[in-house]
Amino acid sequence: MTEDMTTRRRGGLPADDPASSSHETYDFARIQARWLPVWQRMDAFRADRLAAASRDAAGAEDPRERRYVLDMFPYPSGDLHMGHGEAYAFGDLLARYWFQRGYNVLHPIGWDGFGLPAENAAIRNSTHPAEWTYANIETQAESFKRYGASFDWRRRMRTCDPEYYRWTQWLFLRFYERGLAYRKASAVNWCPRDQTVLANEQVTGGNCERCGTTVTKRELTQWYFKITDYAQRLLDDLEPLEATWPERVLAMQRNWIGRSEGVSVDFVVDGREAPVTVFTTRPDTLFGATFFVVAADAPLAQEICAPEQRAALDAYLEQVRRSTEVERLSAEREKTGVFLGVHAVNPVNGRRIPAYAADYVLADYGTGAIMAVPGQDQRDWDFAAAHQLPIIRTVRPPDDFDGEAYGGDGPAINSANDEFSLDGLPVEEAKARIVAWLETKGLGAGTVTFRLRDWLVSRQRYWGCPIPIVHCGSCGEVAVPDDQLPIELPDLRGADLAPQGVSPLATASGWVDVDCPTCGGPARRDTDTMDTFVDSSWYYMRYTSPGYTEGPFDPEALRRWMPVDQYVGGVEHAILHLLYSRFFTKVLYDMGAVEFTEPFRALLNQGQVINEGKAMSKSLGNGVDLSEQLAIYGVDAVRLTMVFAGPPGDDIDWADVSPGGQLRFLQRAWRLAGDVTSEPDADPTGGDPMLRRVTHRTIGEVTDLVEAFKFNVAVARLMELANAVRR
Ligand code: ANZ
Ligand code: ZN
Repeated sequence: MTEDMTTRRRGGLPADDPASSSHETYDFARIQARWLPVWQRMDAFRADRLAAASRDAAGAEDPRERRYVLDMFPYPSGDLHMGHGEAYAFGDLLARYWFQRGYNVLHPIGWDGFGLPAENAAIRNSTHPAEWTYANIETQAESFKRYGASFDWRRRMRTCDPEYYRWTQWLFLRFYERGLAYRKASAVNWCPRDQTVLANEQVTGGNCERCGTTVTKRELTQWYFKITDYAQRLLDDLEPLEATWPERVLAMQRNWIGRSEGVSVDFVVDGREAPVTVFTTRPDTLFGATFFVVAADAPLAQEICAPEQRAALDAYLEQVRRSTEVERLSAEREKTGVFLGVHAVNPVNGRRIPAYAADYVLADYGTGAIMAVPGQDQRDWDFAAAHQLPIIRTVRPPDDFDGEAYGGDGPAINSANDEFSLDGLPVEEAKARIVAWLETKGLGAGTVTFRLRDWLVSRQRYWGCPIPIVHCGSCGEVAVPDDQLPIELPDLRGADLAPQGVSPLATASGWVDVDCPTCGGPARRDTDTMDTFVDSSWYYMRYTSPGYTEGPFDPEALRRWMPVDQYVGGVEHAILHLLYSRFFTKVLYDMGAVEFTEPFRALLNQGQVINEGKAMSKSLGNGVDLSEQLAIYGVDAVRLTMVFAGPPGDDIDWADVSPGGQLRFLQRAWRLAGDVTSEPDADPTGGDPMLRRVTHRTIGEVTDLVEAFKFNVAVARLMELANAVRR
């Protein structure tokens, strides 16, 4: 057991008792009580402070160079915890670093106010989601102040305020006008517990990202944002971020976007006039395509199915609908499927190959149909083995190869027709030759496919931003005119918000029934609310002018502050929030509303705070309470502990760190400062030259270390300086 835990047990203070009240003693309680109110009174961390302080008429500019340091804003669930303590310690360190260097720093704070936990808490406690949310926001704000966070409090913002979500709705309408917000029916991810749909990004390992319940599929008409239109740009624009974003985040985004270069090849199918196109990354294997597979849940399967096989297909489909995407893609799982009663014609050799419906082919990737090449693709091999289908190798495996499908390089075999031959060519050359042939014949063409799907943004829940669309019997979908925004949420106090598969808004008849903005006839509001990730896709722009009433942001303020110079937040947002924010920025750029194409110049991910090797949790009983730590060791020692524990990206195990040790360091440093600090008018070139040299070296090194995010090493240098001073 560490010494600190002993002291924590006793609830007392470690050695060097700071409570003894000599003037040189570091008494954190007294220091905090004295200075925190002063900072607040001074508005010490206000952006554009010099302009505000100047006596000139309005319009005076703060002349200093600007830095925008942004922390991912919190979700208001309860009070701040150790994880917040860490994340905001890093953001605060960076903001203060730039403040101290004389920059005009924007370091704002706000709250991601909408979302399911508020609604679930409201259902549990029979309160209103707004009450829960705003009370938690107040609690967190007070804790941030006690934590000494260097925020510009005048800019504080909440996405659940109508003044904010008015502009979320306004942005939705701009997307809608551009065809980037649209409704379609499709099989969507459905969380049976939360009774709402989920975006692909919110399904992790087949489970609901929020509650862990296994996600199922439902056929529903939902709103989407057309993020796929931006797939290539979202990919290309990652490259310039290489030096300033964590490698891991870039890799996760690239992987999620999933660009795949291949070829589309047309197959004639019995009874269908237009050929069916498949997407393949291995056109060189075409001579080995011995069967054809359509995703069982793609409309195409129904379309080409022979009448006598229809019943078999329906029964199979029923079984498929009950399985999750992860199960479907699992390599170990037995490859199931049904014969569709028709054949496709392999375009290179005219051979008739049977067509199947199977679930290992996904309806919404590529074209939802594949040519199956069991000799080279293991999934196809497994299916062929299970259904007694022929296997023809078209690449010769090495002599010592004893596997099944062979996916490696080698000379082509069994790959010739009357017009050309690939035999003997290595894979890349064979690909080039066959693509050229397919193209001259008009049978295929090079093509690019992305794994990224459109972003499903509608939710069947109450506590979110209403979708500003009205459904009219005569006019259809009608956009609510800008001057009628915001569409405020109805209060619904006392109403049953329990999830039941339709939005609780549907029951608010006084709110739902409206006159059509176009024809004046009876119409109904759209009763879905937006995914909260829509709210957080643009909040960082709103911070530049939070009170602005003419638009989502003042273009002039935006020009001055954006892009964000330094973003700090958890790696759990590597895909969702960061990808969506990048997408929003690009759409706004195309609208001419912003002049930049990427929102965040640099990104720092912090790790997690854990205890005894495990995530802190109530059930494990290993939670550490932030406010308790602050009471025992003081804000500075706790923050120093976070910063000194290791590289910011690593997890901090609270069992391994020593806030008591940091407190003692601060006590020593405080005493030393009292001993050695010179009078203000002392000759700066005087004193001990050795010490002066050490001081300057430390300043130089700490500067570089902070900018390289090596905060722990920077602290070590300061400790060395303290030792040198003492000597
Ligand atoms: C024949 C082939 C032979 C393939 C071979 C691969 C290896 P990526 O790289 O992920 O883009 N495919 C195409 N659409 C599919 C779908 N909707 N569901 C499941 N699989 C699908 O993978 C592209 C390859 O995945 C394509 O190339 C296709 O199989 C399969 F030796 O075609 B290939
Ligand atoms: Zn109408």
